Amino acid sequence: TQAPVNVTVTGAAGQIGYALLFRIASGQLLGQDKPVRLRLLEIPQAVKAAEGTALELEDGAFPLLAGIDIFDDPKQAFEGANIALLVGARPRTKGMERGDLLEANGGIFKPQGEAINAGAADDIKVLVVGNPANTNALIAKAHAPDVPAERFTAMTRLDHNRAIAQLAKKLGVSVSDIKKMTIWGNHSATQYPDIFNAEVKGQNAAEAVNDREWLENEFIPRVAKRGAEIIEARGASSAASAANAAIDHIYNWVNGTPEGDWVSMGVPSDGSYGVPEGLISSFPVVCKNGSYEIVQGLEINEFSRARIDASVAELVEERDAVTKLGLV
Ligand code: NAX
Repeated sequence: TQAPVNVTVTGAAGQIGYALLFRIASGQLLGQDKPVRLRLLEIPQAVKAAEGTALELEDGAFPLLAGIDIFDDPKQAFEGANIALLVGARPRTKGMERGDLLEANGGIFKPQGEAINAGAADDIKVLVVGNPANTNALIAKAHAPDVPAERFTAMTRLDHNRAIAQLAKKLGVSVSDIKKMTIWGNHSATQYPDIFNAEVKGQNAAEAVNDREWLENEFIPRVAKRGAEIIEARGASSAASAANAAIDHIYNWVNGTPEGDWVSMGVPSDGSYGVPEGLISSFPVVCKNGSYEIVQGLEINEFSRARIDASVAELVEERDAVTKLGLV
């Protein structure tokens, strides 16, 4: 049998953590042949709640769960980590300016980047879920100079999945009929879900829809603001769907994307599609043998170009703000 894979999860006592940990333990993160050891990181006040979740995980009697350790110190939590899911973050509270938010999160993601640099396994793969996810990933990456930059990714898979679901609903097809969806840019309201390069049963999705009014005034804003719609309906932010997307992101990164399809991931730009190098921006990617590549050569029409540029401009602003704060 294989040695367990060490999976570090931060914010383990939060609502995404609660939905995520059981799916990791059941083998859905990496595959049914891979035992996992959970390393949970929480702030001291939430360690007890994480311990409670650990008791429930024990009660799941998951054959693939090799152990659970709980920490309030990032250095210990990331020791030997093969996969790191950075879920815990400082939410924006009333009256908080964006600069305050970025600074508070710098206080979390800088030490976590340092801890990953110091102690994670050589094959470490990092997914940042905690918002502002792209810029938090940028901060963590900046403090892990010994880790290859491409191992730091941010989650836009929930947006990707939301876009597929909305498009399938519009066309009255199954979600599995839709391929090659792309989210470009920032995981924020400026993100751009692109159906011009997507396919429905092999046909171009934008042509299949053929409804510019729906695209501009329903689809794009609905996907971009779906988080707010969930909060409005549920009285709490997306949790199980976010956990599901985190599972999808890592599963594909580790096990590959299906032939003839791709997924969206926030990854350090190599300059593709005019996105400044080093920014963590969402791109279409194909995963194979445990690594990913940005899909090249897609046609970007004028409509798409303007929207990608707007979201990337926001990422540049966030980067400049954290640079000024000395966080990157
Ligand atoms: P919760 O507030 O339920 O849980 C967050 C947990 O993180 C808490 O238990 C808190 O104690 C812990 N935490 C805070 N600082 C920490 C630190 N320094 N080290 C370790 N743990 C720490 O939030 P939840 O609903 O679980 O959401 C978590 C994050 O995901 C938020 O930042 C949220 O905005 C973000 N999201 C990102 C999404 C994406 O698509 N990228 C979608 C869902 C979600 O909104």
